Amino acid sequence: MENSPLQVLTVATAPYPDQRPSSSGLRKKVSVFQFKRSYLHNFIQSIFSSIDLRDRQGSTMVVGGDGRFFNRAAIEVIVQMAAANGVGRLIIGHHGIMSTPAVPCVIRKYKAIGGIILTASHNPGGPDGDFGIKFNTANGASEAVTSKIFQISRTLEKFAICPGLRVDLETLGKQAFDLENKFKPLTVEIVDSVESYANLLRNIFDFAALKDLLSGENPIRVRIDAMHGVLGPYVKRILCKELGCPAISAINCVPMEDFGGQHPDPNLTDAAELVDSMRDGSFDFGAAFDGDGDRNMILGKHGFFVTPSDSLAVIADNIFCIPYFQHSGVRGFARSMPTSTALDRVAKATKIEIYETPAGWKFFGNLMDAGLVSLCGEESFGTGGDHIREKDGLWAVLAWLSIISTRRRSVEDIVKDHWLKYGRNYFTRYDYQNVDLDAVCDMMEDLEIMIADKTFVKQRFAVKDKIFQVEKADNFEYTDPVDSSISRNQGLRIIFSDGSRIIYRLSGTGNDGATVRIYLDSYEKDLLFEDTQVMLSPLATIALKISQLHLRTGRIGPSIIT
Ligand code: VG1
Ligand code: CO
Repeated sequence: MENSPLQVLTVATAPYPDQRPSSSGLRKKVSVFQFKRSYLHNFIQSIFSSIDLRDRQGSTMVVGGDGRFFNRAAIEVIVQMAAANGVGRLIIGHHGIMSTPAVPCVIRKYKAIGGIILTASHNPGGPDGDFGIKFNTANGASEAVTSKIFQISRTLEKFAICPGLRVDLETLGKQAFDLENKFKPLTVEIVDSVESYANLLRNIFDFAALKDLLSGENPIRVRIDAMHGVLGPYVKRILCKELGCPAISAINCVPMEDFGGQHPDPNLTDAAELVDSMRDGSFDFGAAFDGDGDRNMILGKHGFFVTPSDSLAVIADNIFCIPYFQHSGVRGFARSMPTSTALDRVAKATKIEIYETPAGWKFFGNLMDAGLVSLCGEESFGTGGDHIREKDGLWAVLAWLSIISTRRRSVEDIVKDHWLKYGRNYFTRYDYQNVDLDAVCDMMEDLEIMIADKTFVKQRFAVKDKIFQVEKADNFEYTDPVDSSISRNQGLRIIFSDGSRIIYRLSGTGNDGATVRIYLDSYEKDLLFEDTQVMLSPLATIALKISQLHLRTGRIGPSIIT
């Protein structure tokens, strides 16, 4: 039986209306993918159908996920469908696991036309948690590809599958599958993505200098929390084995299907274990990652928190501490619209071009491909360079360690030096999770009408002794400078005359009801060392007052503040 050609079937299905990928792929409850008839199959078929048949036939594709519950089951189906859709070769991570940043690296290494990434990122996992699917071409994710997949999913009537195909994800190496008559055979290659990814980093950073910093004569002590996500093996191999960090440096480094029941989200609330372990000063540098390894949080001694917006600005200002940029130069910077404008100040001082994009990494891809941008970041704990087309958690850690190794200063000193040089952007984000969708849609509509009114500009708001005057207010719209495509409705912005900003957005990745995000950003030239929440409280008061958010949602405060 083993050697007889496998049968290919075409199965009738009915389309689902809700398979629109959002900020970062299609995310739903596990049960939706697991139990809704052909829900997974429909979306995977839409991905394959979005690729021109000539490009798909005999092509190489990459598959990997963050190891969460349903990862394996989904990969089995994807392999069966890839075979039936004419894919010639699949490169799959060992045990089906591959970090999000490793996928583009493997795509390039094997000259694949794209990759399917199975993750719901920082969303919780397990049978009651979330699952997600994302498709990257060799150039990363893009609006054009994403909307094509969605269009196809809306009218899908059938999918192709090779149900008898059984893949072994545990054994490294090649497996070949013969399909019936007119179909070409499929080769599956199970690879060690950690090694490919480590190779990529070796070409970006000075590993000898980092090794000296971490395990030389006077090493700094680091604490890295993989939060039971996909990065555990990468941390152990790269930071511990290769750069010499002691075993105590790596915590929660065994990937788990449910992330140990926690949110694998690197922020002060969800990574409390790391923050607590740093308080007494036993470690000089701390970092945490999300489930799929593309987000990062950076901490200094005693848990000194570096906001992602500051982290981005600091890396930009010290960019030549990273050998990759010494060789390739720096073409431009980019940040998502809600990210604080700290980066803009570095761009201005260094006369480097800066781009402002909507939230979501997919908007950076075109800029990087066109050679316009070398470093990008988002306030949502995402940082990365143009070495790949994803944000990259471990890259951000090695970027920081490179800066520390060059400047021989502590994290806190580096950040404070930065504020002294440029002034400080105080930044915070309020998330209201699981609120009523209709209520917040109404709120956004009313807000938009209010801020679009001509009289809104120049309006003044007074809170205690602070007065804010509106300078500009709009619904953020982005025109891609490379392909001129327009993305509308990307968040409501109110910008005041002193540069302070209030931004309202609905999340595209949350899965329980709706999530409203309010971003507050203000700039101070002299008051550099104050408490963020105290400094931003006048702006918060205005943001809540004009939106009536609490009244409309019945909440008395945010679910989470970052
Ligand atoms: C959030 C963040 C956004 C990020 C996206 C994916 O989206 O705000 O900046 O790119 O998550 O990150 P939203 O629409 O929920 O605000 V990840 O680590 O989930 O790939
Ligand atoms: Co992620």
